[in-house]
Amino acid sequence: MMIKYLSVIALIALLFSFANCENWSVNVGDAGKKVFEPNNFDANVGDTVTFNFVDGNHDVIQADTFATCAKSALPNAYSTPVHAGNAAAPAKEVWTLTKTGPLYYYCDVEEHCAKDMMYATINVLDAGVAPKVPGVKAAAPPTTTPALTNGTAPPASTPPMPSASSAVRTDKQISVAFLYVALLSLACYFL
Ligand SMILES: [Cu+2]
Repeated sequence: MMIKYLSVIALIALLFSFANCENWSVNVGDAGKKVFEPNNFDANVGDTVTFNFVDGNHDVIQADTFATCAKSALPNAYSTPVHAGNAAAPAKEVWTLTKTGPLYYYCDVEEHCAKDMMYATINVLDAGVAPKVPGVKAAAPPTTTPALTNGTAPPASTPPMPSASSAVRTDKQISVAFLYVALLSLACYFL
């Protein structure tokens, strides 16, 4: 019983640390212009940024400082492949903002960074701090549904004669799923 409560607490902690409450949209390229639009906005930790490759051949590479055309030294520095722009059906890349502070990025295709000043900033604020310079809001990117197994693997196949105990377990899993959705809404409301 104790382990079950601990699982729920762990789930809540996970939710509050990873609840994606906002997804911001940045267009990469614009009708022949080598730009990120918008190129400077505030977001909150836990938010996501979706890059839409709408025009030209570009990529997104994290830098350590503003207007620097060199990849960040961080081991987990963000980078995308080069995408060919397509306004009707743009390739999309998602950056999850896991740390507070300014993030810098640029395009390293040809000399877009050095010659065309194709670089930009995202100011990542603490959760709950209202952005002063909001970006462009977009629909949330597709997320994977976490497995609700309480740490144990689900049975490989459904038993032919479900017993009363398995029915109870299913009810509990459904309750946990409802709890999860409710908490996600709450976390997004308050953060
Ligand atoms: Cu570029």
